[in-house]
Amino acid sequence: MSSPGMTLFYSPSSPFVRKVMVLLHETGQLDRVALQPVQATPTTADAELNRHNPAGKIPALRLADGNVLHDSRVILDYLDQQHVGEPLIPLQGSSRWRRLTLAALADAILDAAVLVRYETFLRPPEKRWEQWQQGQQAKIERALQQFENEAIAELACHFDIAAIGVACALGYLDLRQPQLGWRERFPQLADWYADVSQRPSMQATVPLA
Ligand code: 99T
Repeated sequence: MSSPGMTLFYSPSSPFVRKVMVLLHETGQLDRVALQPVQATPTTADAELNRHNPAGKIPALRLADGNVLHDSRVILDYLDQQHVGEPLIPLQGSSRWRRLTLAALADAILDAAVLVRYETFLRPPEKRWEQWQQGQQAKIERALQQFENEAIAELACHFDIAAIGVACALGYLDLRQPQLGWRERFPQLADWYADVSQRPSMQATVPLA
């Protein structure tokens, strides 16, 4: 077996990293990537990560030639073009735009949930802004509602870029907002998630706090 040629700046709690890891599992590319653990928050800088990604965010992927890719959307697109199986991002046509739009909505859940995490975990209590936090939670709620009402059949038909994004978003909500109770309000999403959570790629990447 060849040694890994790429390095992924990584944290086991990051849902954005998890999307990359799930795709690596699903496409049989795990042994091509070495993992470099990083602690990155807006208040704790990692100098090496910042050199590679000025935004100071993970995931970032250093390629064998030294070039660095970020963010998760670019990395997923790149890795999906490095295997010979069926693409997880449709190459063209209306399905490409639809699946990428669903994936972007899953990322919007993550963006809001990570902001809430920083607001409630990093920001000093006296500086927290309740209304702002509620606005982020409302984004999450609306996105989950749309997946429940309009996209369940699409998610169920293929474990691709859209389904990976939604599955990682739900996993992150369970990690950081276990009190949210989304399963009662979105039962179809709950059934779908129970099913896809059994996939080896999901089992192998369960987030750690
Ligand atoms: O914001 C920072 O300074 C550090 N944050 C991150 O690196 C987070 C880790 S999730 N990553 C992103 O926000 C990446 C978003 C980007 N659009 C992408 O890659 O798609 C950590 C969450 C947690 O530990 O709870």
